[in-house]
Amino acid sequence: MTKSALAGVVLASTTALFGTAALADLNLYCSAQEEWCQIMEKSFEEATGIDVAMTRKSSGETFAQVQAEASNPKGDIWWGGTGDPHLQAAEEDLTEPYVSPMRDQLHPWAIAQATSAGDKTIGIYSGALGFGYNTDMLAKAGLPAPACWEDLTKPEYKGMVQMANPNSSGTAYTTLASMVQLFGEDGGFDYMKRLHANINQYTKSGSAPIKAAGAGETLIGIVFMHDAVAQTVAGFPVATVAPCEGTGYEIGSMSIIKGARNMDEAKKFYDWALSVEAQDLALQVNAFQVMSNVGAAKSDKAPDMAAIKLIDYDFKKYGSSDERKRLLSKWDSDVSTLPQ
Ligand code: S7P
Repeated sequence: MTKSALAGVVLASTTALFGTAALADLNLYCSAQEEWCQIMEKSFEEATGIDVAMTRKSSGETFAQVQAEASNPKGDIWWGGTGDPHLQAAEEDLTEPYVSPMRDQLHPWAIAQATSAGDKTIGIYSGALGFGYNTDMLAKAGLPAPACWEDLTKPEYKGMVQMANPNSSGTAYTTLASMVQLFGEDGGFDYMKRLHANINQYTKSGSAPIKAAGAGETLIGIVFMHDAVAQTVAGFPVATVAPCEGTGYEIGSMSIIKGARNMDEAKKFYDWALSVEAQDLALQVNAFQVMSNVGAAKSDKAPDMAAIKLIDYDFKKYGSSDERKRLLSKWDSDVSTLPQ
């Protein structure tokens, strides 16, 4: 057997034993939109020569994976996704504290996320929750434009509203936690039950409902407002709504996984991801969140956070392990099982 054939056999058996991801220099778990994950992977490889294996999953799904792999971590760094499950991971000691030299370039809200989690996570972007609707479908059906959360429960929108499942999706968990904070525990669950009567599908991914609205498969999608704007910018007939009662928001986060096999590379990615260079990639893929580096580019298409009625979202409470588990299990038992 030639030397190169032998190397091939060794590589093949190593891959069979450990999987391809184990051969990369950095295993990136990504919970933002697919295109953004891909450009982050490719641009970091180009900037550093570090080979990256990227896996994209929704925020709740990635949290469950990091939790399941805790005794034998396969991922090195978790970038993107709503902050609540990153905070839960920090509390459950699934992630590693790290203070980046880039920290003084960040907005206070991004640093506050780190401080509240003993430096086990940090804010990378922020965005407000809302909904969007298909303007062509609305006109064809002769329906009024929804402007408030309450509107989405009206009988005229029966079977026309889509949102994600809060167990898998950070967007949908933010919706659930926001309703509880806006309307109180009883009022929030009463709202989720009345909304359930109008839901046509609970998707796995948080942005899927607005992609479906853009494609004319649902009238309304409950999503982060920046995800609705992205559909409009892509040419779909989608209008974005900041709900009249006020709304919650996210601090999209990043965490290094405890026991990461490639700790040095994970820290390099972490520092790079906080740079203006990395954060400006967002606009190349129509990601219209507010980025955490104060010098990052802003688009005039991005929702203006200052003009939106934001609640004082309690990240500490709703990102805590007990509260997140409690709300999800209550939604499972009291809301998702109701007939429609
Ligand atoms: O990148 C867009 C975005 O909406 O996706 C993240 C989201 O949590 C991932 O989808 P899931 O809702 O399915 O978890 C957000 O953090 C981000 O703003």
